[in-house]
Amino acid sequence: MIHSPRRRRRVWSAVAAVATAGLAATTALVMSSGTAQAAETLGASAAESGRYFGAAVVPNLLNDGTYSSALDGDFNSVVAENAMKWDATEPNPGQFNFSGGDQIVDYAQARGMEVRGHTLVWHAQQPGWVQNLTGNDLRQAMLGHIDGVAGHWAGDIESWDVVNEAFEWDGSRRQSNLQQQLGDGWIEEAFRAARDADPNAKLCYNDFSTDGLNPKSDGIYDMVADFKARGVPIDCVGFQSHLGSNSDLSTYQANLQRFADLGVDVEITELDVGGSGGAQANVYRQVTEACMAVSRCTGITTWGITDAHSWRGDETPLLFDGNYQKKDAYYAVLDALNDGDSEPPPGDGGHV
Ligand code: G2I
Repeated sequence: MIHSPRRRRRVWSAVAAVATAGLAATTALVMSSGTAQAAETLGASAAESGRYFGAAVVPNLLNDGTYSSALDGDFNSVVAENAMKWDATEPNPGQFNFSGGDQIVDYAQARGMEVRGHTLVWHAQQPGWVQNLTGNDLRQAMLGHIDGVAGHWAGDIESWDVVNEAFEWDGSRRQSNLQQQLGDGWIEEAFRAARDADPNAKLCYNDFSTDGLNPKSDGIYDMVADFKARGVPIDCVGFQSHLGSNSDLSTYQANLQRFADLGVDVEITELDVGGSGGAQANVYRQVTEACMAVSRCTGITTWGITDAHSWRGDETPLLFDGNYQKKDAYYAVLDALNDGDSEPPPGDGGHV
């Protein structure tokens, strides 16, 4: 029997909801009057096709006006870069700390943004006490963690990365403590526990280097097909998409599509592209076009907002530079979201 902490369902702020509805109505009016006017922010452009455009965020920076202006200006979805991970949320057994995640959820709800959940079970960023557990103790810790965290934010999360990075490049299971101690069944146990804890969230498997048809994405594909065939609850697959300017994306869209054809949504969950200028913008454009071409691709999240705070900052991989200036890559994404219809910004000669 898993201990279930008190569930605290959040209530949307009526004021925020009304404000958002008003804004949406105004936007709709503007959009429908006159000739096809491309939306001018990433979030609004994505929303025109029912998609979101999100960013990974850090709680402390939400108080930084420059950071929050950039976030509010262009994004309609957020994910915690670190604040909802196991080490942050359950530093000691059964003792939860939701403060950073709550800050993000409150911020998002006040602005009508969606929240992605990242991540319930991962081999990395486990607190020390988990790393030393074996056998059934580890199983109970995993199930208790999912129950506690997904239960706390039940109703607040659009989609959870239930399990993160459990496969190797060759399509085999990563030999993590979870795999070694719990055997192959641990992933489906995690998904079933997540469904119990938050029946409203979409449940995703999330991984990197799955940017085309390759042995790793094959392995994940086989798992998802098996889960769907056996009724294991899974609703979506996250493609992290940590890329470089010369990444080969020739089978990127076909890969998204084959997962969608299994009956799950697909999401671009941690997009960033090392490089600069037109080469970087071109990769961003290809990813965005691929998502737009797959009807079950529900949205794109970039892994941060500005190069100033990126985990790979020296590769300048994001859409805003270190001074929060929009890069060529930004305009390439905006253009792709608008199906090629966005106006170049005044005075910008170089955008692709
Ligand atoms: O590694 C890039 C991403 C790959 N996919 C899963 C993501 O969860 C992962 O995010 C990164 C964060 O961007 C980093 O910010 O995950 C790292 C941890 O594996 C994060 O780095 C950690 C540092 O290693 C810690 O020293 C630091 O205490 O961030 C922590 C919080 O700032």
